[in-house]
Amino acid sequence: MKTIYTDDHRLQDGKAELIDGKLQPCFEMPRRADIIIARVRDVGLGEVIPPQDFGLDPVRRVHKDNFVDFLHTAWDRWVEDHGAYDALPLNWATRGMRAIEPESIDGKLSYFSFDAGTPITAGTWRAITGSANVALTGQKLVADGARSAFALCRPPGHHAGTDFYGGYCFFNNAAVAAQAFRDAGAGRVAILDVDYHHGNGTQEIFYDRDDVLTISIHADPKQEFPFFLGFADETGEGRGEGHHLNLPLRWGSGWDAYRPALETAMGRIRDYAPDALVVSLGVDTFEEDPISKFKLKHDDYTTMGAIIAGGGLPTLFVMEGGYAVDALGVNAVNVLTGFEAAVS
Ligand code: OKP
Ligand code: ZN
Repeated sequence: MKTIYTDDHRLQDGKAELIDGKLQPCFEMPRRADIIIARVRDVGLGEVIPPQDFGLDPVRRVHKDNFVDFLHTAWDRWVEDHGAYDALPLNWATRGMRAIEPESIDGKLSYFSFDAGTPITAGTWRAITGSANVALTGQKLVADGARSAFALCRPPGHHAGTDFYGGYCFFNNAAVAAQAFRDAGAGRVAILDVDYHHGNGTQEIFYDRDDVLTISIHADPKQEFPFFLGFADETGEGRGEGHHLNLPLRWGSGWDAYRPALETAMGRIRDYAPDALVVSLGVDTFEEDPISKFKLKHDDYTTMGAIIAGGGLPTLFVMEGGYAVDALGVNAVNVLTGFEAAVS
């Protein structure tokens, strides 16, 4: 399968995130994608191609205009007020407060974000538009007949919703790609999110729709970030009722718990019979991941790829999380080679 990749991801290189009560170096770092692309080349997965530029229209199909415009101008406005140092929000609206978009940049950061782990930097805009274009280029390959493609997106996207960013995510690359499948004529699309964290942005974007089935397998939000969405009783609303599935698993889960959840997910996808599948591919389920508490092993990713291939669908893999950086290439690419071995 082909991989879509650009060095522009390196332009997102935040200094620090707030984690465990401290400002620490960002886990979501350029070396992540560098390691994955090196592994893609080492195993000879297939051709590596640069993204095409699709402009902002496909991004605006899933994100609100005021949010896109905020991200476009945030860095310059922040620098005017505070100088050229990473922009992080400091407080949020809780119950009893009002969600009115403030005028000042500090207020806007608070309004559009949900955590203090996602710095906006000088290069953020170019990195996130590049990342969306990587997903869209992969989408086009699959829409044009490829059995699969690997969009090596960075920054990741699945926590970003119609008008919010956080969890290292700005534009929801997988959602942008799924919408592009619809706009290219696919009647139904499924998104399977195997990242350790709940794909709250993806869920929010498609929650009231029946043309995109969304499924997330993730750490139980009673225990894990993002905490406030991802429970098993969230099944969609309105026309979307029955078109969302959360499969939360407890801390400590290994392949024995993961595999049945994945098979449940694939069963639902088979019943839905979509025209295309988008996989939000996070490998922070790995036993050595520094911020996660699942116990998957290298070989489990190969099996995961084979099970996903069993869906028999045109499949776009979109890179999401994974922070055990040295193991990231092996784990991510194991999913893809496991997929390919099961297909051919
Ligand atoms: C992004 B993706 C962990 C703190 C969590 C944010 C994690 C974002 C993960 N103790 N901080 O889903 O991999
Ligand atoms: Zn994650």
